[in-house]
Amino acid sequence: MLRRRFLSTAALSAAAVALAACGSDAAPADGDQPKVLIAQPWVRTTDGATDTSMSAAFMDLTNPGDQDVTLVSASADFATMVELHRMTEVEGKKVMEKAEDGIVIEAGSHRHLVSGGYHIMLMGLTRELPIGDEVELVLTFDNGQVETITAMVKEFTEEEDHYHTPMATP
Ligand SMILES: [Cu+2]
Repeated sequence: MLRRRFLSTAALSAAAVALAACGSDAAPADGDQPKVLIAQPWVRTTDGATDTSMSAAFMDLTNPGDQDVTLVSASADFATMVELHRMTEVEGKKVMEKAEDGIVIEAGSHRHLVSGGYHIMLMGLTRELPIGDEVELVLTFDNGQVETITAMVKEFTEEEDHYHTPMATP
């Protein structure tokens, strides 16, 4: 017990250094590799949106392990289609496209899903998402980790056009 504890403490110290920039807490190791940590998940409200059939989810993903992990898919019971997206530039304008290879969280690093970057696209919404509501999302990673998380529905003001119409040029 003592020996195992000593080893985990050393592993966590290394992870803590890598994670210091984000201020996240490292989770205890579970098996060979620690799980991906999911922080501050939120979903854009449909309140006031011109297209209430779409939304997007944002969060911080931290990988305390020493192997890269990829977010391969996501699902939600209030959206008929959920895709992983990234932003790219087409003719000088930022548009979003499907992240075909998923979203990689590099070993000992973190990935922010943010406006203007990688995000989880929620399409074919089956209900409205009022501000202050809480919704569940299921995230599947290539390390076998499947996480059901609760995300707060919040107001979204930046770059709204990108999240209304895929590949649209505002
Ligand atoms: Cu998108």
